[in-house]
Amino acid sequence: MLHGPKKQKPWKGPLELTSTIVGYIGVALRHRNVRTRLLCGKFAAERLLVDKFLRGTKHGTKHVSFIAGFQHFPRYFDSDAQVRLLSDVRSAIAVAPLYAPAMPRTGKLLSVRMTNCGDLGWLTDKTGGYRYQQTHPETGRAWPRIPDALMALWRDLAHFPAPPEACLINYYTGTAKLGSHRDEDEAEQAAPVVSVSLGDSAQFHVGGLKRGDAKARLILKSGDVVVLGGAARMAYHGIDRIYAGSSDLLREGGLGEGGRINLTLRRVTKYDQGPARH
Ligand SMILES: O=C(O)CCC(=O)C(=O)O
Repeated sequence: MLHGPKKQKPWKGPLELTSTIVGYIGVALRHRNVRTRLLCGKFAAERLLVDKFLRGTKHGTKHVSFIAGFQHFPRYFDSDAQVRLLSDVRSAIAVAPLYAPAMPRTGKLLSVRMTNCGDLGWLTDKTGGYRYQQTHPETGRAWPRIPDALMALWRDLAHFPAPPEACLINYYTGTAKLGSHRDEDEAEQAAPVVSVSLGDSAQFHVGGLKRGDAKARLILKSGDVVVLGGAARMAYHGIDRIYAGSSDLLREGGLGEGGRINLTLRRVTKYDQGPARH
């Protein structure tokens, strides 16, 4: 995984400022007479055009379509299934506690806390960098096994003949986010990445194969699943923000801070699918 430092700050330039002022004047005058209303309508239409233009440039949030191979399954897990899955995740965290991962070289801490389940776990720290390993970096113990519900999810959506080997557990609270990155530490890239959201909603973005490509954004809610397969397998993606307090699932499920959990299933080692058949 390559976590880039890039941050996107909303840009308020003169064009947007002017259109906002015009919009407010329009509202103030709206009820005066028909001519004014028509004029306001014109301003409103212009405002929409300006917004569209800005979205396509400075904000980088143009209404682009999602890259092929990206799939979103809203509420794949219903409320009961979410509660059961969260209980599995809590059991995993009890064995493999959340820890604060750090960027390679700089040692700067990521704002998310992490742990894993599966044969392999993804981690990053100052000296070792991004990698998979079989043991927890602090306890030295093997990771707990991937919960059955997630193995079933993989069988349902991954369409890949071998099971996932890693399930990264990301825990976001408050202002935590995940910079735009690609999942590229896996030898097996024919398998998709399948990920589940639990708890607070989050704004997710997915772009293209280059960091600067236009990004499409959507809100991920508790129980949602996304799949990055095909071309999207190597697409840049990340979490812009969490809507803190938008769900009580984690708080009620025993994680007092609330927040959001993301579970990412990946196949890491190359799976030999045998000679191609013609
Ligand atoms: O939290 C998410 O939904 C995305 C997680 C992610 O992109 C990752 O762990 O690589």
